[in-house]
Amino acid sequence: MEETLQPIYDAVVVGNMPDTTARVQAALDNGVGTAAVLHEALIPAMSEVGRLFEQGEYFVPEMLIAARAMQAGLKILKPLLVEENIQFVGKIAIGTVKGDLHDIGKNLVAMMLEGAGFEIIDLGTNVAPETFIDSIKNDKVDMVAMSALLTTTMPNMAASIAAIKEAGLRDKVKIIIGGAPVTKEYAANIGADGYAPDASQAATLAKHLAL
Ligand code: B1M
Repeated sequence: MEETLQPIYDAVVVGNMPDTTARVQAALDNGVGTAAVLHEALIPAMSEVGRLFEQGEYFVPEMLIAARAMQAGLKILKPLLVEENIQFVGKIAIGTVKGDLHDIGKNLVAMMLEGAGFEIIDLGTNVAPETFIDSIKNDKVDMVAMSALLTTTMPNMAASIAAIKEAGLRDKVKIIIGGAPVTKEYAANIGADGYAPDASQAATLAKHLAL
């Protein structure tokens, strides 16, 4: 790895936000390209964080601080990426479904998806089926990611998918779902394209579906 990129990678993996910001700026000042910082340091670092989480070496707090460090780096890169028209892996609308106000897991999933190179449209919490539909139409997203933490709001995932189908938009997007009470079987039953049990696996799943 390029010598100015390794410290960025290391800073994200340990969740050091000020260091990540400083190192990203230093790399850019040294003439390292925006795409290299993104694809050779920030994204691989978040993949490593995901691996550590899956192996039980990292827990949610470590993943959150790493994701925040990555986001700080991404904040510096974003205007440059737009200027240089560097392609994101895809665009994902994410939201916690109608009736549900839990957003910590959803935010973590959004950060990991962003870390995996996706552009994220965060629709927030209590997202009505029509809001997902509007985002598919207006934001031209490739994927919809739904979160639910309550057994009572899980049926709103099914309702949202049914509404997307009814609007004739089902073949325009992949749909992934997750959240503590959600299962793989439930995802299959309601016609989602995939389910992930945690934020890290959500990023792996989205990358797989985007290919
Ligand atoms: Co609520 N709450 N809560 N709550 N709350 C739970 C979920 C509950 C299990 C607590 C309990 O009773 N033991 C219970 C649900 C029971 C059930 O339905 N079976 C519950 C309840 C009942 C309620 C209220 C109804 C309480 C009341 O008012 N009587 C109420 C409902 C409000 C509403 O939404 N309409 C309520 C309110 C709240 C607070 C507002 C106080 C707060 C939310 C704050 C916020 O989110 N900003 C809250 C909290 C914090 C919790 C607990 C304690 C923690 C949830 C959390 O953030 N976990 C929770 C108990 C628990 O889970 N132990 C509980 C950490 C987070 C990182 O994990 O969200 O699971 P999680 O996300 C994971 C995975 O699930 C997955 O990845 C994430 C990271 O790895 N994942 C996805 C999530 N979304 C995904 C999407 C994907 C893929 C993976 O693909 C798209």
